[in-house]
Amino acid sequence: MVGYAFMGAAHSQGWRTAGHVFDLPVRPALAAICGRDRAKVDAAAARHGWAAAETDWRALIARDDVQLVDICTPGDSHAEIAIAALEAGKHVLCEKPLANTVAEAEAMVRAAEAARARGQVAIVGFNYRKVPAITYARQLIADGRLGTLRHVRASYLQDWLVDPASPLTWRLKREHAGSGALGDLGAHIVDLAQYLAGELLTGVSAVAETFVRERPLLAGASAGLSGRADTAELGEVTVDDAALFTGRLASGALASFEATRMAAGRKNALRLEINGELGSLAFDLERLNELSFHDHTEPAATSGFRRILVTEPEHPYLEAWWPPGHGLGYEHTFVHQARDVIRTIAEGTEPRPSFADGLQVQRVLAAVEESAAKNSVHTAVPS
Ligand code: SOE
Repeated sequence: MVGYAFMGAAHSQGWRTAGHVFDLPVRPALAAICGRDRAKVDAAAARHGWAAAETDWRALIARDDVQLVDICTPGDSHAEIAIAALEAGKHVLCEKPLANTVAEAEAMVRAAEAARARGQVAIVGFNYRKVPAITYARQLIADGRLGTLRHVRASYLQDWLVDPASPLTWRLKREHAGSGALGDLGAHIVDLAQYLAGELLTGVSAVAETFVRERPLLAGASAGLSGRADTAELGEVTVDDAALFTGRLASGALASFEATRMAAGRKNALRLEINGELGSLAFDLERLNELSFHDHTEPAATSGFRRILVTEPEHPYLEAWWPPGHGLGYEHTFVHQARDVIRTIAEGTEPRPSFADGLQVQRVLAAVEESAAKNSVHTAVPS
């Protein structure tokens, strides 16, 4: 694994746990973790259960005991590390968004295709696909329970940037993060909307805003989302704080999206509602064991949204977990992701979500930025 901050910790839990919960054809071994700071990477290795620690990702990739490289770094290093790892014969899991630009993502897809011909897999970490309620919602939609889709309504709201004194971390600099709420949160809801609907966006109209244009600089290393600034000096925020956009799916269904880190009181509120001719589904990540389902074919007098507790053994991933009603949390998405990556490698199935899926989301993000720059002019998403 490259990187040991928030995502590194979350992915480590996934790798550590997957082979102990699920019957896997092979059990992952946590061979080595990499970060630039020797003391910190040693501490991360000890805390998260990695057998060794490296300070140079090239040395990590060169190791014979490494077969899969998991990239949990900021977006500006994804392309270089992923391409080098694939060329070195390793499988790759890469955090979202796949890259900071469409050109980088295209290069990653080329490397992934060449590697695929050699039997390697390259997967992008859209972990929310692995929430059992989301996977189950996709099954219901694919089974036709909503009929023809009319609307997809998706929002992802957080509030850790409401305070103008929150420091200028790497997530607020375009050269490191690519974009702001758009790439960080919008990437998830674009992926989920398309994954659930089973079809792609054809174009978008967008607005975006940076409400707080300068923030205190961090002298020391970033301390995660809620770190405190340690200087009075200000630096420029070069990404969006919020992005709103509408779009059309290939079938003609309409979609709306809102991504912001400035929604006071909303901590990790990823919400989806999908309306079809025959019914509707609604999901809220802050209540992730639940799915709301309205079956419009039932008599109007007794129909209405009902809460499905997605904790039954016949629900996705749940056969290996706790008895019904004993719910799962955020971290389990990374366990499920690890399970699926291992199975894909061992069973030779198609990698999903693939680097090509990550590139397509990148193209949507680029179209959103282009449209927002032209004050909402409709912008096609190239296929
Ligand atoms: C921060 O906004 C963040 O950690 C995102 O980067 C993740 O992708 C999301 O899952 C939770 O919030």
